[in-house]
Amino acid sequence: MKKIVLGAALLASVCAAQAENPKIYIAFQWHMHQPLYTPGETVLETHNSGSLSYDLLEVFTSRTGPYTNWPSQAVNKLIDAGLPGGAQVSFSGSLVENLNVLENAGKGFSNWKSHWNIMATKKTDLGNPRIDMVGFGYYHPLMALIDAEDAARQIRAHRECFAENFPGMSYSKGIFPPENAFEEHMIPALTSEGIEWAFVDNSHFDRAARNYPWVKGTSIVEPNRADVLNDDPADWTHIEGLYCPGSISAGWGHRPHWMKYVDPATGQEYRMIAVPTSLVYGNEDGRGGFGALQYEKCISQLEAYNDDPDHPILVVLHHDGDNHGGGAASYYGSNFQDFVNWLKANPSRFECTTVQDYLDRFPPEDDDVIHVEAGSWWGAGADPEFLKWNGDKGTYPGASEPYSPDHNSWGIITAASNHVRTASAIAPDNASVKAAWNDLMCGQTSCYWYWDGTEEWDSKPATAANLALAKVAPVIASGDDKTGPSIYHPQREPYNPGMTEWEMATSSDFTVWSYVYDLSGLQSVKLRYRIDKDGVNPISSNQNETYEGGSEVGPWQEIEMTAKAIPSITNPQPTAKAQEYSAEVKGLKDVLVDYYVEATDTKGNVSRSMILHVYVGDGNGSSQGGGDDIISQTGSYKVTPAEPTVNDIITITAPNGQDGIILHWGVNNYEKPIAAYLPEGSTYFTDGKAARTPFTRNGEGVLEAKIGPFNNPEQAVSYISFVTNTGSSWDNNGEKNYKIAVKTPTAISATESADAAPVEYYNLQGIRVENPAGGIFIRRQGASITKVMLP
Ligand SMILES: [Ca+2]
Ligand SMILES: [Ca+2]
Ligand SMILES: [Ca+2]
Repeated sequence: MKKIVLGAALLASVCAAQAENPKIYIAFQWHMHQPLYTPGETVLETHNSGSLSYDLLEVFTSRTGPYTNWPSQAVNKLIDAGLPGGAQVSFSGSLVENLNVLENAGKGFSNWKSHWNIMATKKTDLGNPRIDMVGFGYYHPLMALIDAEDAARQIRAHRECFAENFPGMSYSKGIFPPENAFEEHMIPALTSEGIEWAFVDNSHFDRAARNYPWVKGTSIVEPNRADVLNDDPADWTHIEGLYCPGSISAGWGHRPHWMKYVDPATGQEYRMIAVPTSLVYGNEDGRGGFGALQYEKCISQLEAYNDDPDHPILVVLHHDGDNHGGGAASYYGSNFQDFVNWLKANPSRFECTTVQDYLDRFPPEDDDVIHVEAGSWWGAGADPEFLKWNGDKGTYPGASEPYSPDHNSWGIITAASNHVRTASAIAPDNASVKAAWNDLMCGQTSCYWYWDGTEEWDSKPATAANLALAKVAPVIASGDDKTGPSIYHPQREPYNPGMTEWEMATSSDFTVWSYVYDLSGLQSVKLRYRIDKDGVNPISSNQNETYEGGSEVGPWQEIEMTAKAIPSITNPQPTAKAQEYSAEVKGLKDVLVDYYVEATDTKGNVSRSMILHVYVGDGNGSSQGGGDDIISQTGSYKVTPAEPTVNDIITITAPNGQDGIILHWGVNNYEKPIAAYLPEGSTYFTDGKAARTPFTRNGEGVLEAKIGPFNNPEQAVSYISFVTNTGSSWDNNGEKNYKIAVKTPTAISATESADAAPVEYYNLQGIRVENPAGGIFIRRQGASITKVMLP
């Protein structure tokens, strides 16, 4: 009797526990890719040409495991253990093409496809593949920055490649967009190709939610308020035991939700599911899997938020599957075995799943529609401007004016796209037109933007575009131009007008720019914008999303955009390049603005860009990110005025200072101040950079130093860096230095203001490196991303 009572009580408590705490589901997304290293050449032709500084074959053969049997070996460990689950793998079309060339030439990769084809026959209990080779763009394009038609064609080409190379494998319902770069305007192109769900880095869930606790340490600029459309999930949590600056949404940010895009011309809604890839967990798993990421310690921190049995937490670990820790033998081998053993030991708490199994069991509710911010994964910056592929202009070797190789490549692709599209409208089935589409798509390979400054990567879009243009020229000559101009994804500067970027105030006047091109010439290019009436763009209403609008928005106003030709410094020179068009919107404050670009060619064909949204702040540096505390007090020093401009004399007082204290300072990041900025009684330090200004006691006996004003056109100043020293004692703010933002009446460029942001290094695979040395690294400071060679 006693036994039965105990048993019943135990059973009841187990059931109650299960009802309260569903399992946490864990999924993997391993990304495999190699580009065509030279457009128009096979990998062997490029290898044999000797044009590269490294051994191209070695790039492939050193990754034989990930490209052949390691992923299947890992998933078979789950199967052998009697566990559910599997993995998602993205495999670019250009990688398939490269491996086939090597296989056929006897350079390794013999029978490489067999491992994937065998896995295609292994199914979960729900009948889904154990390894879901997800949808992708054939050449690895940054889909957010190319035309929707081009994105759809890239997926189609990938699907055709898979049908040919992996017969019997049904094409996935999911997609891993290259670089995990996503923007909602991609949705119609994806759904048109049968894609039902997309991986979206969950930083772009979090950043689009109210009360997101932005911190500078995430190295992503403050979100624009126009994107903050989701309710506060109220589950912001700092994760211990991995790299997690600030806090993330523990529950909401780890559940799939619907997202939508509204066709601006027709008002038609397109929906698909956003499957969150996990910013902090995925980044950590990419270092080597189980052990590198402390699964038990780190993932268990989400258990308290796993309170919805119909929508349990899903942690998707997304990273390269062929580079560094995430591509190592130990990742797929011993570490994955440790993961399997851990699952076996904790069957009621954690379960590996495929994404399709998860969605079949736990679909999001129909009315659970969220907005996701634009952006990629963390290793490539994750910023909503895609700056890794859209880098700001700067000084560049060989360019006579501010130049961006990224912008230049988009100018070339925009023009090529117009030529190919025009020819395609004239003769869609023409063999030369089809071949030109292939060249254009190859030219959109995002690696050609990623690897700035080495191996002539910056010239590869021009190489591919020229091949395409040559092929379509006879077709274009044979017919009428009935195709509208091509418009590159409109951009703006500053990104957060009238708010803050990296905690520094920006101008509320902003410039919209794009590359616009038509082979028949352009009659007009206009920026059209309108003001929202209450400053809010509800997810439930589509008036902000359509050209037609409605009572919630004001009438369109328009500004003629100004053209500027920027010479390309590529080798080869492009046959055609779009001009940069820009227009400045001035005088707006505290408003939500919708805008788009409309262009008309000389034949009367009209094109309109997508509609974008920006919240323009009041110009006082306010933002949801805070930043009001940066000026008046820094360390133990007080700064007056609290928010100095370049026209002010800045007084720094040291209430705790000792006699003899010296202000050791430079402009911006310790540039040497010009002589005009050197106060009386100051000297230059022996390093030729810093200035030294003694503190003196003022009338109240407080030690103070005065510098400025900093309005000499010879040297622009956006902030002051300083430390102090008294005798042999230094105060350098724990090696971070102190900084004083100095505002200018006009816009502060993102590049300049980003100088105050922390510097981080990543390897060329985009994985963060704490102590970089001995090679080429990506240096990221705020929005500025450069490649550096370190000793
Ligand atoms: Ca045209
Ligand atoms: Ca509104
Ligand atoms: Ca809306």
